[in-house]
Amino acid sequence: MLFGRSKKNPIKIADKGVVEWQYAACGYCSTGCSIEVGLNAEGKPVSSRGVADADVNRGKLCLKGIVEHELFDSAGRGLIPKIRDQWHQPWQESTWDAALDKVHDEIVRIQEKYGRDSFAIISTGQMLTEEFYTLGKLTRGLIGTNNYDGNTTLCMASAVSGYKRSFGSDGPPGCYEDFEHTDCLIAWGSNLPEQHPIIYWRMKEAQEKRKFPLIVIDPRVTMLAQNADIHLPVTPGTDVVLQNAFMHVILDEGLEDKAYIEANTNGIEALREEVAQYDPTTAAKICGIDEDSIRLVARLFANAGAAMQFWTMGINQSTHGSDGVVGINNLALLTGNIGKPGGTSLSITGQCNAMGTREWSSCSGLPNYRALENPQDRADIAQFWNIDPEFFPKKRGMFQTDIYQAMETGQIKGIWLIATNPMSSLPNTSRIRKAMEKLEFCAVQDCYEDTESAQYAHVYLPAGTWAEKEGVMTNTERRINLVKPISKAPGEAQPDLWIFNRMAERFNSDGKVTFPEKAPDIFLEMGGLSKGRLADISGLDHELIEKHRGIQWPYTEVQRKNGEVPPKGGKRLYTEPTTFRYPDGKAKLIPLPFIDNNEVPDEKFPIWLNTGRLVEHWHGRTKTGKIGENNKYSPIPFIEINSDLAHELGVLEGEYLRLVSRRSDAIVMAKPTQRVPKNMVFLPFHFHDCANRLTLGLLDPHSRQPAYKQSAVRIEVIEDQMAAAKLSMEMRKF
Ligand SMILES: Nc1nc2c(c(=O)[nH]1)N[C@H]1C(S)=C(S)[C@@H](COP(=O)(O)OP(=O)(O)OC[C@H]3O[C@@H](n4cnc5c(=O)[nH]c(N)nc54)[C@H](O)[C@@H]3O)O[C@H]1N2
Ligand SMILES: Nc1nc2c(c(=O)[nH]1)N[C@H]1C(S)=C(S)[C@@H](COP(=O)(O)OP(=O)(O)OC[C@H]3O[C@@H](n4cnc5c(=O)[nH]c(N)nc54)[C@H](O)[C@@H]3O)O[C@H]1N2
Ligand code: SF4
Ligand SMILES: [Mo]
Repeated sequence: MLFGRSKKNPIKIADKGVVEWQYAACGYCSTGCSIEVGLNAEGKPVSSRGVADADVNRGKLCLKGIVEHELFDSAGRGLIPKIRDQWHQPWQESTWDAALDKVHDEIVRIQEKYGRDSFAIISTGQMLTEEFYTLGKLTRGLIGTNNYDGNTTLCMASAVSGYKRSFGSDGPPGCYEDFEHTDCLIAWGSNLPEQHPIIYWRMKEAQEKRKFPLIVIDPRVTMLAQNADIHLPVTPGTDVVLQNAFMHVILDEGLEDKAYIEANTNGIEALREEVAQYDPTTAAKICGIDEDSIRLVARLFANAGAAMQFWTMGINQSTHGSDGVVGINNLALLTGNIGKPGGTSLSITGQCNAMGTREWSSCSGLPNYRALENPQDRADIAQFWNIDPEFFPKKRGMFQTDIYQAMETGQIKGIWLIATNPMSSLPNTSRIRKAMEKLEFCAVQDCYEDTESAQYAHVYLPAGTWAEKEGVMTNTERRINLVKPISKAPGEAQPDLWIFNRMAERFNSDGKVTFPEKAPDIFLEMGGLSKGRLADISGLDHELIEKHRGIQWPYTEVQRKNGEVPPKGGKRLYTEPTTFRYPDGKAKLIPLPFIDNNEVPDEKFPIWLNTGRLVEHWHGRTKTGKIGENNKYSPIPFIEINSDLAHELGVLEGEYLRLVSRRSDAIVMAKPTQRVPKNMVFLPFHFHDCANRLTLGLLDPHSRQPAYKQSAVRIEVIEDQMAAAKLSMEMRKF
């Protein structure tokens, strides 16, 4: 007997005529998958596949990576530099020389008129590391503005700040292999299956083999929560209270690792005093998790042989983001779960090269985790770059979020935006719009010319993207992987590195600072600067990285000389006692008092607005909005709304409704589901002029990261559905 399709119409994979496969690391998320792009006989990229012998993805790709080759000739790519005198005038096509001269002249004019720091530069987590390093050298070494930051302030700033406070340095200490050794896993505010699908697959595979308990802490029933053994739907913004309650139970019941604490940490007494106030009964009333569950999870975690935690934006994007990270680190330190297989505190990063920018962009300091505040670091880099050390500021400048406030007050007069689209990604869009309108000059350097931010530009610089360029990226587990040019940037667009080097020529007229032209040479220069530091990459070069499909840092010159074979690299940090980066080698246990300063639902705005992501889309959809295989799943702004609430409002699936916050309003389509509680809606932030019209985005005091996930809204039912549909269509223009 025949079943299924074995006889009739067997599934055939279309032969795309691939004659050659070329290597690259994926340019979307920070998982760091290795891809091969297939070229046909005409040299056109026609297919993508996962690389089987790459340790990260082992042949797999998610639904963005598998169609990534379609980016090369997607709609809206910038083909030619453009110029205009006022942002609201029509664009004039230009030449590279004229466009770059204009950016240079405007930077100089503004700096001369208003001071060096009145011109801001905003970078990204989506370029290649050699590009970050070159932009850092140009900005810190020649242009000299201190108001230079990245979109990572919207993303990883809380993790960076929390790691620094706990361990004395940034740098995630764990790796994906830890899933294979852990006995208990807590996931804080992360939707891993959708946002890092291949890390999820690694986790799931390990879990199926060894059956360790998975605890998910997220107010929403995400795909990860559906797969959890225990799901704790925490009240938004109160994770720190839950952490304090876990620590209360651990210390109260003597479950802590006393020997580890004694040898490796400072601050246990102050922490003990603070968490004494957070008994589970009291804490339950604030964080919404019942006291029995608090005790159960605290005991499970503390009694596990090796216990691991990871987190993403549910923790970082909060007014307690940095504290939430410190809380996770406190829990790990109290139980001796740092630097051992399966015992770690792992920040899952966001953008493909969010780590590379932290390590090398000089945004918050100087290369390779060096600080502007440290005179020796300033002197070392000044000597290496051949500049006067006095040219460097003595402390870091504004964060991206503060730069926008300084645009409002007139302190910042000009801006150069590189591979980031703040008009779509910053909170409270109408405030951002006003700030952009006030600028005397704005340059946008993006691979697409149809971005929301380009509306406000005076110069548009068309850039190459992803595998139109050459260089490295660092993933969540500190693995450096290589991107190689597979396709040429379209039209006259040029790789970002080329653009920085041409701009550097204009600021470096006496030629005293050197700017190597080629990414492999820049990488070797960086290797020289990394010797003896935490992120030591002096044993690496592009060739070795490609050969091993990515290698974790640190990998030193000495390791290479000794014949230590990669991809061993550095799987974990802080594996030896007292190797934390504070002078005495000890980590800090830090008390975390909780003050609830969030916008919370009230009578006028009774619903939590939770914003985040979908598997098929990438941020402002400049890329995935143009690729049918990604866009088709959700081309329209929608909310997840609790089915009972939708029923009470008389709203059916697919109907439009209006969300109103204290800032503005937005039209969205209803998708009733039990994924969200009755007092919350979830709105993906991918759609043009939508989620961030509504968000407040209060800033974390340490990291200046916005609380994107805690705002209050009300829902208005719309009678005229046709008019709403038209408005929604208008919004889809982007
Ligand atoms: N497909 C796709 N993948 C991506 C991206 C993308 O745009 N698309 N972007 C990349 C980037 S840059 C990033 S930063 C990551 C983000 O990856 P994630 O952080 O996993 O994604 P988000 O959807 O932003 O938020 C995760 C979860 O936080 C929860 N949350 C909200 N409030 C709270 C809270 O108060 N406490 C807790 N514990 N949880 C809360 C939300 O309900 C949500 O499920 O994804 C990366 N991967
Ligand atoms: N409401 C809400 N808002 C959020 C978030 C949220 O969860 N909720 N998450 C925040 C987070 S975590 C992040 S990371 C930010 C992301 O915020 P953005 O950085 O503004 O988001 P993207 O849309 O990825 O913008 C990147 C831009 O760079 C361009 N680009 C891509 N590759 C290249 C390249 O190689 N060279 C050049 N020159 N350009 C390139 C793209 O076309 C795009 O316009 O959004 C933040 N905003
Ligand atoms: S999981 Fe991330 S790195 Fe891997 S293919 Fe998907 S988007 Fe790319
Ligand atoms: Mo991010």
